[in-house]
Amino acid sequence: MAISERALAGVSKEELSHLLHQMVLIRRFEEKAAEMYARGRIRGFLHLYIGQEAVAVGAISLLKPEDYIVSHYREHGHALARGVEADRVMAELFGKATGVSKGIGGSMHLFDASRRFMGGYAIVGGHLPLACGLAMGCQYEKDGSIVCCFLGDGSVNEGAFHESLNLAAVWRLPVLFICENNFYAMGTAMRKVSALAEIYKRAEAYGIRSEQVDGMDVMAVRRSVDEALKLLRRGEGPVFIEAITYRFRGHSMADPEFYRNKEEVEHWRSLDPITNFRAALLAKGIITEAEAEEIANRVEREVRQSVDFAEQSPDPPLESLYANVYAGPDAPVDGWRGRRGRQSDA
Ligand SMILES: Cc1ncc(C[n+]2csc(CCOP(=O)(O)OP(=O)(O)O)c2C)c(N)n1
Repeated sequence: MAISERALAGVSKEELSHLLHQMVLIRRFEEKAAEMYARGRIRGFLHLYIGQEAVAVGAISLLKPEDYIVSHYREHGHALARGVEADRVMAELFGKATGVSKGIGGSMHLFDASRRFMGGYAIVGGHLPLACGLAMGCQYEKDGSIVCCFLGDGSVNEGAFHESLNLAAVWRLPVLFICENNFYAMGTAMRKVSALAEIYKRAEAYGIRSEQVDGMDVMAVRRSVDEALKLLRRGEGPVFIEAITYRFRGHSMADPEFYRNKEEVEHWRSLDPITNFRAALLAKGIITEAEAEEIANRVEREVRQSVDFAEQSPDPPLESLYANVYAGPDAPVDGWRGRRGRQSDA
């Protein structure tokens, strides 16, 4: 879909270049991660975000440093868009001690409290109540911060989804729910398991302001998130955005993809959020071919360096095997000092 002149108006060249850079970074990072998985350097699970870059970048580019992000298990893109260093994300995928979760979380559990990136969570829908809890904290502190919670379409038939939306609405919690509707939960098509496939309408049923947006268009996502943030920061309660998007790859690296055909995938590939955004910036003379090339080269270096960093990093020490299994009252989280500058257990 073409990105309109109007959508680009009023946004600086630096910002637009930054959006392109972030999307290209996520894409190349993920392609490299797939390669490293195939070479046996990354083990366990790996769920790629390729195709959905416009959602993470569009939304997160508008958040303030004091806002929180809670994500699901397909969260590499969200972490990178938040500015978590590619080195530390790649090291985490490699299971190295220098990883963002010290190599003991892995792909689905990226966590960086210093950036208020409060985790990827593997339990589908399980992170929604956590987002509500964080939002209660924001509301209590009255510091204007909000929580941005990403979820997949697979979570909307979970009980936690309904409990969370209901509570968020009743307590007018400052949560921005962004549902990335890519039509499939593993191999299950949304339309086959949902009586009401238009997800945003479910949020509406809880009295939450909601809308559907083209998740393949970074500027459309930004416009919608911008409006949502104004409401949230005024304390007008939760907002729900359903971003229509598509994952170009399988659910995980182990997915034979029997549930969808080539034509469908090809159709969505023609809507590639990066190709189209790059083309729009070039066509409107906002960036030159040389500048686009420079972004691609810079990303290439960043991603190559992240692999070198991960390769050269040590494994977590054997003694750390049982660390963090049980958290006592005096188990502070590194980098997290609570909202009033004290340890979180105080
Ligand atoms: C409570 C729960 N049930 C089942 C699973 C197994 N599972 C892992 S991913 C997934 C699909 C989730 O799909 P969706 O939320 O749409 O995210 P997407 O893969 O589309 O990004 C399922 C069912 C799980 N992790 N947690």
